[in-house]
Amino acid sequence: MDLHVISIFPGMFSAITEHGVIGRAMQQNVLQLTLHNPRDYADDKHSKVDGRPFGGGPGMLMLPEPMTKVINAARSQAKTGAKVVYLSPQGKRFDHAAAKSFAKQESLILLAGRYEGIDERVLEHHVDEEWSIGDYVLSGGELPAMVMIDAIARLLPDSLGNSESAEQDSFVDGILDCPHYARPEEYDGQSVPDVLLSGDHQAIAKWREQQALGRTWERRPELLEKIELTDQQQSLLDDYLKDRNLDVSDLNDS
Ligand code: 9WO
Repeated sequence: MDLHVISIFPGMFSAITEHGVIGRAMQQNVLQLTLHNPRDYADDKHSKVDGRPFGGGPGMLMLPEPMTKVINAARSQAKTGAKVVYLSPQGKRFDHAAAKSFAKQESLILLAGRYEGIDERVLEHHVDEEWSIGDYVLSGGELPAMVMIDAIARLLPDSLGNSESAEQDSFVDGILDCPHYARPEEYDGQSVPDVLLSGDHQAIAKWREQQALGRTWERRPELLEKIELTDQQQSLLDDYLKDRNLDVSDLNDS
């Protein structure tokens, strides 16, 4: 995947390029990341990229001219058809389904804003989509861009660890993860569930799927409304709830 990021703080991205899944994906050429700094496109002698908003108010905006130039430069270097994606709290909510969809793209341009945002005319004419990672205001779009890149990179074919963790998402898709245990067998007086020590791989897979479904029902019931459970999954969930004396009347938002 050919990723381009526009940011006045390109150094921030070493946090993801030098570690873990993304660092490896880049070494393996599964992922190519190019950084573009709007400051390099400000022809002003002070490389000014910000200006005061019309109508007054606190803070500064990113100026249209360097932003348009840097977006055009990124578009010209990216593969044909690459979308320009702006990260902002006004965007559509980014989730696992969105990550999967982005992972299918050949090329992508992420635009990380700073200050109080970007001149609206740039967004109207040069940005294709606006995405949000959650309902909070940060000091810039860099961390959201890195969050999206991380979520996308681990889904790329041949990304290390992908075959094991991301691929087996067949039943995990849209529901929460099951609990996990490692050595020692007893820790702080608490033991590991017997089934995990049984060596019965079918029973283990069933238990994990049941735990995942049960925890989703208890913690994020709205996720279950978005997916269609198989008859077997529904019966696993029914048994989980029966074992805990839970039912629909116990669903609340506390
Ligand atoms: C700053 C501000 C100050 C006073 C009143 C309102 C205000 N809004 C903003 C603001 O939205 N600043 C943004 C900072 C401008 C674009 C980049 N910034 C950003 C992106 N903050 N949070 C995000 C973001 C992106 C994606 N998902 C979640 C948050």
